[in-house]
This record gives sequence, C-alpha cells and structure tokens, in this order.
Amino acid sequence: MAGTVVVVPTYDEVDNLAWVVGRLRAAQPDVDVLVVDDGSPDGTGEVADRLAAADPAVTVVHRSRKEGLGAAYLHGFAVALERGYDVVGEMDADGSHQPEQLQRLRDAVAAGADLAIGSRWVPGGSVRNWPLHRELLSRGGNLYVRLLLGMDVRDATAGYRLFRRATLEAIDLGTVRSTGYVFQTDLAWRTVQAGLRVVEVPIEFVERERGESKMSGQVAVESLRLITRWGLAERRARAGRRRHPATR
Ligand SMILES: Nc1nc2c(ncn2[C@@H]2O[C@H](COP(=O)(O)OP(=O)(O)O)[C@@H](O)[C@H]2O)c(=O)[nH]1
Ligand SMILES: [Mg+2]
Repeated sequence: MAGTVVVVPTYDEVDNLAWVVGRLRAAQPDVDVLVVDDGSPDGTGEVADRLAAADPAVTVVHRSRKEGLGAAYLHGFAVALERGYDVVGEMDADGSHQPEQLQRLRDAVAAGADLAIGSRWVPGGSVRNWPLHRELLSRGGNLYVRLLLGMDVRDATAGYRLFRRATLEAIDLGTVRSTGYVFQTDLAWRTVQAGLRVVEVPIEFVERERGESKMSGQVAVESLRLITRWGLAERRARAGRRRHPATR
C-alpha cells in the first residue's frame, strides 16, 4: 500500500485530539492518521478508539506507559513502515501544527525533499501565543545545534514533519536512544549525515489553548547533553578526516 500517514503522539490530549484529527481529515482526506497514546490517564486513548471506530483512515496504537515523545514516534514509525506507507509524518495533537498547512510539507516532498520540516525560524515562519521564555529556549536551542553540529537547519527541534519512507529506512532507527524532544534534532542530524535532503517550509506554530505542555527541565537537559556529545564526536571525526584524508 502506498500513501501518506501522519503519526500523532498523545499524552493527556483529551480536549484536543478529536478537534485536531477532524481538521486533518478535512484538510487532507487522502492522508491516514496513526495515534500513539501512552496510556493517558485522562482518557485520550478512548477518544482515539472512538475516532478509529468511526473512520477507517484513523488507527491507534496503545502503549502502556509514558516513555517520551521519541519512544512513541519510533513505535509509530515501525507500525507505519510495516503497513507499507511511503510518506510518514509527525504532528502534535494540541493544535500547534495546523493541519491546514500540511500541504506545504507535502509539496516539499513532492519536489524532492527527503525530510520536510515545518519551520518556525525560516522567513515566513512564526509562532503565535508563545511566552518569551519558550521563544528564547527554542531559538537558543537551535543556535546551539547550529554552532555545535554545523547543521544548516533553522528549526531542528520542530515536530511538524514528513519523512520519505526511504529516509526512515536509511537513518537506522534501531540505534536511536533519545527519548525527549531532542529526538527531533537526532533524526534531522541523522538525515543530514546520511547525505539526504532536508527542506524547511515556513509554518505558523500556534501554542496550545487547552491541556498542558509536557516540556520539562529533564527534556531540556537531555537535549543539551546529547547535542554536546554529538557536536564533540563530529569535531573528532572532522579532525580525523583532516589527518587522514581519503585517498581517491
Ligand atoms: N505518546 C506520547 N506523546 C507525548 C509524550 N510527550 C509529549 N507527547 C505529545 O507530543 C506532542 C507535543 O507535546 P507538547 O506537550 O505539546 O510539547 P510542546 O508543544 O513543546 O509544549 C503532544 O501531542 C503531546 O501529547 C509522551 O511521552 N508520549
Ligand atoms: Mg505543544
């Protein structure tokens, strides 16, 4: 089966999920939806089951406990690849990623992107209703990524994405260990290192109006720790290439 599926991870999104899935199905009727719920105590999993019962394009994976965004996506990607989709996406369940803007990402993939990222920090991109501290955290985090990894991606932490199937198959998901939001940077970095094409398209990110953010200090610390480690490894690798240039 060819086609596109968007994976939507949920943890306590009972007031948002039906609204977001409904908008996505209306905006892109040929795109399927795979909800990955980590046993949300607020009943999000049951809402997802009701949506799936009413619409064959919507399916649900239930995980027993909260293991972080990265783990939820890895599970969702494995299911999506197993089902044979040739484009696999990411979208938050809280309305921050507007389903009405998914076409921009689809256009980028159709034009040759191996990974399309809906970016807040390219010209034309923006955030609505974000407190200053979140903007500083996102901009600072992305600056750190660019300084350490030298990766030319403006919004490496963004979670509105479409991957070609071949991209997910090329970046060795079996070795991904990041669990929090640094998972996004991890996958972008793997895609760049694999020599694949990352294209950013501007989006307007809208901060959630209902429910709570799962961003935490622990998530931020994991990001800092891993990006520093990858940056140092990259420096060592570059120095090694300078000392031992490949003979051609
Ligand atoms: N399945 C699952 N989803 C998660 C987890 N952490 C966050 N999410 C979902 O990931 C998306 C982004 O999280 P959110 O709290 O909105 O982060 P923020 O936008 O950075 O404040 C939302 O759809 C969350 O419900 C998790 O541990 N497991
Ligand atoms: Mg959010």
